[in-house]
Amino acid sequence: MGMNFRGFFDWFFGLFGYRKNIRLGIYGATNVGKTTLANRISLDWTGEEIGKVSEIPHETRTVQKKEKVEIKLNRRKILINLLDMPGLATKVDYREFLKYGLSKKAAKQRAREATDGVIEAIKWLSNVDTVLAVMDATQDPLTQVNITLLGNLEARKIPVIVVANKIDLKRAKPNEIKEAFPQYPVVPVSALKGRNMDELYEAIAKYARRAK
Ligand SMILES: Nc1nc2c(ncn2[C@@H]2O[C@H](COP(=O)(O)OP(=O)(O)OP(=O)(O)O)[C@@H](O)[C@H]2O)c(=O)[nH]1
Ligand SMILES: [Mg+2]
Repeated sequence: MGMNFRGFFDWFFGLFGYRKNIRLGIYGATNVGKTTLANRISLDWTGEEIGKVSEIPHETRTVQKKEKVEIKLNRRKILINLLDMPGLATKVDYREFLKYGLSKKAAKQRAREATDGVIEAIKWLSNVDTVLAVMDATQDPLTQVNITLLGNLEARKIPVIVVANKIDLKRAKPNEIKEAFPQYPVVPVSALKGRNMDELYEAIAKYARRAK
C-alpha cells in the first residue's frame, strides 16, 4: 500500500536479513561522546577508529564517515555508513575556548569552524536514514539542542534511537533521559568503557531503517 520501489526492495531483502547501507547519523550536543561512540562501533566491527576525541567542545567540525560497517546479530546482517556529526550548539563563543588554553587566534578559528560544523550537521539531516541521538546522562536532557533535534527528526520521519551515554560515571541518570523522552527507545551505554553496546546493536537492528 503506497509502497514505492525502494520500499518494496527494502522489504523484500529485509526478509532475507539484508539491508542496504543504512546511513546512521550520530547527532547530539558537543562533548556528549559522539565520536567516542562512533569509534567504539567502528572498532567493534571493523577494528578501525574514525575520529579524534577531546574534552574541548567542537572537536569534530566536519562530518566523519566510516562506510560499510557490517553489524551481525543472530542471523541478521546490517550494513551501515557511520556518520559522526559535529556537535550541535545554540551558541558558539570563541571565549569558551580560551579556558582550554587556546590562543585568541586559534579560539576564533575554532569558533568559525564550529559554526560551520553545526550548519553542516543540520544540512546532513536530509542525507541520513536513522539517527543515534546521543546525550550525556550526567546532564539535564531537556535542552534546546535535544528538543530541537528530536522535533526536527520527528518532522522528517527519521527513526531515532536515544543513546544515554557516560553511564560509567556515578552521577549519570539515564532514567531521567527515559522520563524526558518516553516516546523513543533509550539505550544507556558507556561508549568509553564499551558498556551495554550489545543492547545498542540490538536496538540498531530493530529500529534502523531508511527514512521515509
Ligand atoms: N566517562 C565517560 N566519558 C566519556 C564517554 N564518552 C565520551 N567521553 C568523554 O567525553 C569527552 C568528549 O568526547 P567526544 O567523543 O569527543 O565527544 P563529541 O560528542 O564527539 O564532541 P564534539 O565532537 O566536540 O561535538 C571526552 O573527554 C571523552 O573521553 C563515556 O562513556 N564515559
Ligand atoms: Mg566529536
